[in-house]
Amino acid sequence: MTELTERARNILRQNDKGGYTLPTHGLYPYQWNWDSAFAAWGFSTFDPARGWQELETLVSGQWEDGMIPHILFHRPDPGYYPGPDVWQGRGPVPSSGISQPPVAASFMAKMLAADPTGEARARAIWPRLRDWHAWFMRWRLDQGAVCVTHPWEAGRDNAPDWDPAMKAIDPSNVGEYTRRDTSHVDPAMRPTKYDYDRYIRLVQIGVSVNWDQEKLLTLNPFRVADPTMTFTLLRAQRDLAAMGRRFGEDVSEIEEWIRVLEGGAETLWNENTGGYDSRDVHTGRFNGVLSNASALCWYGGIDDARARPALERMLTSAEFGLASFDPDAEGFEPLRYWRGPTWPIMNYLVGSGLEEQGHNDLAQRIRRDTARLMEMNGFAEYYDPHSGAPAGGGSFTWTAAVWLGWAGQPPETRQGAA
Ligand code: 2M8
Repeated sequence: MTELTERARNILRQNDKGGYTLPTHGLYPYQWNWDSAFAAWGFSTFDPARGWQELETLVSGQWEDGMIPHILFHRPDPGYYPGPDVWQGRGPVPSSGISQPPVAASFMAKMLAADPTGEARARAIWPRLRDWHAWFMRWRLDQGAVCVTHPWEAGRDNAPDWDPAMKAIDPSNVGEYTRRDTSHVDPAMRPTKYDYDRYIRLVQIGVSVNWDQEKLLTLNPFRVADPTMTFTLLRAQRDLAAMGRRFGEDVSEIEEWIRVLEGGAETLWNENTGGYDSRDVHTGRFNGVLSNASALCWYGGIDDARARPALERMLTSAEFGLASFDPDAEGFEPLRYWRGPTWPIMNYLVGSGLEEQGHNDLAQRIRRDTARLMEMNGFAEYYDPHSGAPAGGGSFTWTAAVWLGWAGQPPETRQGAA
């Protein structure tokens, strides 16, 4: 085992709170939804039982309506804002009131393939994930594409995609609050106060109707159809259907969902940018943004030659992997969170999708760049795509998981390789 692999395993162990894993100590002291799915996969490479437990803890927070929240607040921690008292979630575990990219089913499929002895546990989790996917299909679709109702739902918190919809939010009643994130990380690497006022206002709007999705359809000023959600859900439905067939479940409804989402994905194609784009549902306008999410089509199972030139250009414009925002665009900021830095987790989603669809040249380029970042600068939350400098939180769970499951595993050394 390499020294880096040992370090990556230790990060997972150190961030393990007993049944769930923190993204990193200090900055994010709870269980986050898609971070947790990455953590499960990371653990599964050396401790499969602990991997299954992570997914079980995640689905234990499911609401009656099927939603699996974006944060589960298992134990109160004053180091994070907004906490459970602000969100007032209504599930079995104190939680936020929104969801996050549904990658759990896809990681579960990988875990099951590597550890068939986990089948009984996977069978028990499967219906929970199906109900969660049904919740997205019921409450989050616009012309078949999946929408976010809060920037935090897409996981790409301050991406330029949201700028026009954020402008439409009136934060004048938000009141006083104290951020905690900027006491852990340089404020220049975090969203601004302008952003936070609107994030918190959207939470207050959700709380005002007890997170009633029917009411929020008209009340929420923020509704953006997005490639992150659309492609991750499309992929997750395919994996859910494949597992369901194996378990003898009726998957006809899931097959129908896949057709709907494939149609929805096409509505996100923006001819002007030559990429998949997000679309403001309230105005009907594209946001004109090329991001790392624009290249998730391959991960979603859509091998789209139209999307390749923009991806190649973005890769050429950065030294290390895929930047979160087009490095040649106005407003690109190499160190500010989702407005420029390169993120190993997105590099993995895009890179593994390309690999599966036979685009090995691009896939291996992204994988090698991602590995280089970790070899040079350890397991940071994100990195400057030009210099490779580490940024945001350190000792980061999902970055370590990407090393264990992909970046540190060239194809020729992976399990089953000839
Ligand atoms: C970031 O988001 C949280 C809010 O959910 C935050 O900034 O407080 C995002 O990068 C998100 O994608 C991620 O899941 C979370 C924990 O790593 O941090």
